[in-house]
Amino acid sequence: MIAYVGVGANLGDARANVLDALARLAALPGGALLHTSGLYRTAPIDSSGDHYINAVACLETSLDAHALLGALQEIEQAHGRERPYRNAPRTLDLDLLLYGDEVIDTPTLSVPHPRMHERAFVLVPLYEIAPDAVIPGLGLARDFGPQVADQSIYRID
Ligand code: A4P
Ligand code: MG
Repeated sequence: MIAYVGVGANLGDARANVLDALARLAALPGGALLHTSGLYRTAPIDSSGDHYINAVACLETSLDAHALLGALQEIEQAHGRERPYRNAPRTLDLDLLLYGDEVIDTPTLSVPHPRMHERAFVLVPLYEIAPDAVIPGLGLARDFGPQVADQSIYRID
């Protein structure tokens, strides 16, 4: 299965945390890291604190979606992720954006990620590695670009 994972951080050394997360994604059992976007500096959306560093990764994985979510949460925990409140600043946040063309709606997992089409910090890195990506139920990801054009995002490397 091909999966896309959004990576974000805005506490501590956010750039280092994102790079370490990409390395850990590459090391997940039963799969491979196929593509990673560049790193982007983005303004917080519905969140507080410093700017974020964001990226998107494309994985090939044999894990089912819930097992992959568990693996992502283990990587967050390795970075000492605390959850004092929703959308709090975070050392590392990993979101499962797309899992093939599946639509999943369980108490612990919603795929596609329900807010991905509203966020430049997801869409811009996603277009970079997957210009034709489709959000199941919504259509081409790139068609949502104009709606997020006012959100500040700069590629840093
Ligand atoms: N969950 C359900 N579906 C998913 C999914 N597809 N991927 C559940 C990951 N998790 C999923 O997540 C809460 C619960 O969501 C998890 O236990 C899981 O079972 P969380 O990471 O603990 O909480 P959160 O990060 O506060 O919520 P969430 O939903 O990830 O927040 P958002 O909406 O993704 O927003 N601004 C910038 N510039 N860059 C960012 O990266 N990130 C957020 C987080 C807000 N603003 C931002 C950024
Ligand atoms: Mg999250």
